[in-house]
Amino acid sequence: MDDLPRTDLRAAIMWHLTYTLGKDPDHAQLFDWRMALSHAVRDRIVDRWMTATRDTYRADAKRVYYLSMEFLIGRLLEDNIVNLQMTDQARAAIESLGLDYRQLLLDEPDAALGNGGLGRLAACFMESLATLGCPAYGYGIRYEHGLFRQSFLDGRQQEAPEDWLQQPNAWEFERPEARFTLGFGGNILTRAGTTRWEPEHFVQAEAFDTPVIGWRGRWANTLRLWAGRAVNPFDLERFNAGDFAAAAENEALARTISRVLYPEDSTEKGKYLRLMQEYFFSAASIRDILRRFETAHQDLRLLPQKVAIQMNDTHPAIAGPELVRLLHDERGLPFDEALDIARGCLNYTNHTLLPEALESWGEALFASLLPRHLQLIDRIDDAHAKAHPARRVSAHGDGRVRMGELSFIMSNRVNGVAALHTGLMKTTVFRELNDLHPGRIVNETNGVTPRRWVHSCNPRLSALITDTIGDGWIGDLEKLTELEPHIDDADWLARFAQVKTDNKAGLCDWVTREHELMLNPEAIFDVQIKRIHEYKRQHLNILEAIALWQEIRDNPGAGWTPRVKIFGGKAAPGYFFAKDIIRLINDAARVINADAATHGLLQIIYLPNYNVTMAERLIPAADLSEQISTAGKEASGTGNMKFALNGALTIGTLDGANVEIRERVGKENFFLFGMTVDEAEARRQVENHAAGAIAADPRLARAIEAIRAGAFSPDEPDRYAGIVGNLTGPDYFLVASDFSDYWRAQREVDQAYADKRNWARMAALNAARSGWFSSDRTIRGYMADIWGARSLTGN
Ligand code: H2P
Repeated sequence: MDDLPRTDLRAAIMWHLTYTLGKDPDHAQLFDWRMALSHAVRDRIVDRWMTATRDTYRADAKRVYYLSMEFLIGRLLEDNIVNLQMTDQARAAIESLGLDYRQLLLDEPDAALGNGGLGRLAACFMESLATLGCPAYGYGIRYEHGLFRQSFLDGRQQEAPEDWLQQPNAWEFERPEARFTLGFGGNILTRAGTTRWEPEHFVQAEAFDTPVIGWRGRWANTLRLWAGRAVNPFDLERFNAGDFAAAAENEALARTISRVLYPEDSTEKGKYLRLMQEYFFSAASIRDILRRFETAHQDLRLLPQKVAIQMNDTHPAIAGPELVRLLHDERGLPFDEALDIARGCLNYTNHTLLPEALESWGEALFASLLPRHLQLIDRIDDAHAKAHPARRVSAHGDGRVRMGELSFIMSNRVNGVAALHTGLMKTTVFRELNDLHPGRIVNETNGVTPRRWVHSCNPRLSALITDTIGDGWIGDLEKLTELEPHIDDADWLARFAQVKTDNKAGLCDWVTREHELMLNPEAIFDVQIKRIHEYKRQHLNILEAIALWQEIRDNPGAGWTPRVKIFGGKAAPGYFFAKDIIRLINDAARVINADAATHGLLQIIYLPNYNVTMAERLIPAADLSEQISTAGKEASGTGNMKFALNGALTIGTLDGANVEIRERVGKENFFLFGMTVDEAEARRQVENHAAGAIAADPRLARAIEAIRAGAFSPDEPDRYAGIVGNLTGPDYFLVASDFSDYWRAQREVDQAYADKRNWARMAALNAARSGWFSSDRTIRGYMADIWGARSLTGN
């Protein structure tokens, strides 16, 4: 066997095809070639990865640990090639083998280990941490099945398991030696003044490591995902007794822990398993963090100097009591000291103010799984009450364990994800705790990685930018402001507009191929892609589309600006209202797309199975970005940033990071509509506010009436009784009350789009002024304000 070729990529691919995949080139399939390329690329990451680890040990640097139930990483091959700056080399090698480079990239499964923005943010953060040379680990769960695969049957969402691990995953390294045994249930024993937990059931967590390489390949960190394994996988006695299924029962149960990702807003069912998952990955991570610390240090009081732990939402909140338990029960530190040390390490990011998303557990369920932790939470509450006797805010009370309060009390810093959201945290959910701990809450406005979300997903735009200002923007996105002077140059602006035209043409081809629908490339491509939720108001968007359709039918010759409305997003399987919204969009699309009277002027398409890969396809081709949540409900949004960076204009409310985007791109380059947070709050107090709004706007009334009368569901006219009842009744999310202003803003969009040159100008200004929304900037903020961590590459 020849040595593995180190420099020649083509030879390395051939080597891996032969010796790693065991395939003769004559019989290799696309999968084999993709795996061979992935291994060849991975080799080039590993050296850098190992030196980064050695550098961190040598510098005894502070490490950042990002604990997250979700890492929505998507595909990795292109990301890695791009960050190693090997694109030309890889393409040439693959083409020299007679293969199609893009097709090969597209063969990789999309790792959907997250629901939406929260998980995608975690993935962007991992990439930025590596880019900035900050020693960091991501810790999460290696779900066998990520978020479900969505398809439509008669317009209804169907869910099938996502099976990204059916094929071997080229990027991960299994670490059978890195295992921790975790307990559940059982009893608490107190002997000679010390308390110990004696769990009843045990499960093992086994580590799988994926290296994450930063831009220009200067640093690599680790994403460590835990898989559930049985302590005694196989019961030979039961097997010999002929009970074959029971013999493997332990193994099946343990593996269940890392089997599926729970969709947000899901049903009550599975709560028990969800809490097990949370403890499973948090406890394994905390033990791993302590183990690593203890290889270099004896004095546990140094922990906060060497370790910063970020809890991504409340899902890892049990990490707090677990760390206290390990320090106090297992290492013997006094309780107060253990508590101080834990609090010195932990931080918490809040991603939503929606009450249903703030986790809380019934005391009985909690005690049955984690009895010792419940006791410790009571002691944490007592210590907090003693320090702040004026007001009692506790994590455990009224029969529930509240993870938001627990996370806050256990954290050194608590952060929101956009300025507006952080402000609201202080005045709503965490008002009392903020009064007790002024300064603990800080803001870190979200960001997105420019490598994936501009440079790779939009190669045409990337080339134009680099051609104009050099390639420094990829590692320093605020350099995009250097584009501004060029925007007044008519030739440059025409090139910028051409990028969008070409991207739209590419999307049209893909839609024709995959979905047999011809889109009008001249139309405004109006895109709303995100989880389906009432607060995100996809139903406001479809109502406007229906009203527009009715209006075009009335006045076909009124010089309408053609529009293509594109939707994408999944509804949590137990969230029936959201599923109805999906079906309504599909039903309306069917009727409207078939109408010859409006053909070419209005088209609606709902693309199934929205995921990271689809976002990469859609965002570069979008003209208009729909960010239309009820004010006060969208914590930040990150899609809004991706669209602006790729030269789409936003139609949006004053919510989340929309506020900051508008401030930066300029209010004249943003289509604002809707009530503010205060106005929305006041509006809810108005009796029959929805009925009032409907009575005042005949367009809205007519659109709702069409839905009610079954215009889009003639076979079942009352199919949307639920939606209609909500819109005309409680309408908590104020769809009816914001409709008229939304309609007005949409017509402004029509007018603006008719002036192609000015539209291109506004779009270019959006791109040029959105550089602040890089996740590199966000991570620098976390490093300085929250973690006290530094870069080891001088970034
Ligand atoms: C959530 C919030 C977003 C936020 C994101 C990341 C939970 O994402 O709702 O407003 O930008 O976290 O902080 P999402 O709705 O996309 O699942």
